[in-house]
Amino acid sequence: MTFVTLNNGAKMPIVGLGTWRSAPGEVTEAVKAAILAGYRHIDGAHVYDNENEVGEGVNAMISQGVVKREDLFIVSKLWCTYHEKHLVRGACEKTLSDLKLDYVDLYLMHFPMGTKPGKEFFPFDKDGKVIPDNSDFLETWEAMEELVDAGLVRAIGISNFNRDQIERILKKPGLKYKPANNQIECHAYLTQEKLISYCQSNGITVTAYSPLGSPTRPWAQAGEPSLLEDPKIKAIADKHGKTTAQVLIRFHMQRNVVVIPKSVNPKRIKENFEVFDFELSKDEMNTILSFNRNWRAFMLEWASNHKEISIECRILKIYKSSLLHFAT
Ligand code: NAP
Ligand code: SBI
Repeated sequence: MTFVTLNNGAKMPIVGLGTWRSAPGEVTEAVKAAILAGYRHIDGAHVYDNENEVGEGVNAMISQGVVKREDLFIVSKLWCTYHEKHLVRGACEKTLSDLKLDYVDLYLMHFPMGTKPGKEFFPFDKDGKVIPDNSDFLETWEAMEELVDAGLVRAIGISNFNRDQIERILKKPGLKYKPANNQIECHAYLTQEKLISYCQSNGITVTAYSPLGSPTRPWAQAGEPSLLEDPKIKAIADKHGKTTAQVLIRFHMQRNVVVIPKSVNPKRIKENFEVFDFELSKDEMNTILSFNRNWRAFMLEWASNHKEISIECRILKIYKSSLLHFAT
């Protein structure tokens, strides 16, 4: 097993199990299968609405003596509707109670934006625009720092933060804990070289989400690129006697980037962990890097009116329209 060392000294296993859209009726068994296959890192979030069932799987493995709590690395995320300072601790306590754990190893701010508190995870106004809250993520960060001091979380980090947003945190007067990790979309079509280099040179580890291109994302459209079916990646995989998914996962490991493929299928869960017994050559790594096309599975259009997201969306729109222009 390989680890990435966080700025609190903790060791984060480089491969973890993703759990977004893992159905509550399937995720307990998936977590158990993963731990039995050797995974020690599980990536979850309150908004995935399955932390109770993730916790069932984790606790079954601990109580059966398969693994000790201290050998697991459990990640969760603060959802956008809990960004106001007074809501942060309760949100974390709810996650801990669902997981039936007394701490998580890493707690991430899921997005740099806060949205209207309440029961709806995605609060929209009548025009379909997300309703912001009154928070700024620097205040949310302060409340997350308090979770470390209270022993509820061992490390804190961020997700979906761009360079400017990270800089704002790093320059915050009175900053107590630097982010330990930034979890971002990253794969062979979105290689994120600049952002990864910026994070790693500032002591912030990176986790790659959607490493397989999130093929079953609900908004997928015909004609969009498919990493798992890319013949050039398949050719590299064939050379190593590995699958395309295994090459897509290994690609991150060799950049010291943590990777969290999701699966609820026991065979694929095992396959995605059989990535420690081969090495991509420098040329192969460079070839995969050359596949970058700044393509995102997650366009964040649902939040495109929020002040922390709008610039990104505008850039993506310009990029997309320039591609259309180019194609005609
Ligand atoms: P992904 O891991 O790129 O792809 C998951 C999909 O690929 C599932 O449909 C899965 O189906 C299938 N799959 C898994 N292994 C496979 C294999 N070996 N061969 C063929 N198909 C395979 O997508 P993701 O779920 O979007 O991303 C991974 C994790 O990152 C999430 O689950 C979540 O934990 C995290 N994430 C975080 C954010 C964020 O905002 N921070 C956003 C997105 C994702 P089966 O389950 O049927 O195997
Ligand atoms: C959800 F629970 C529901 C929708 C949704 O869309 C954006 C991507 C995301 C997210 O915010 N984090 C994920 O892993 N998936 C998500 C989650």
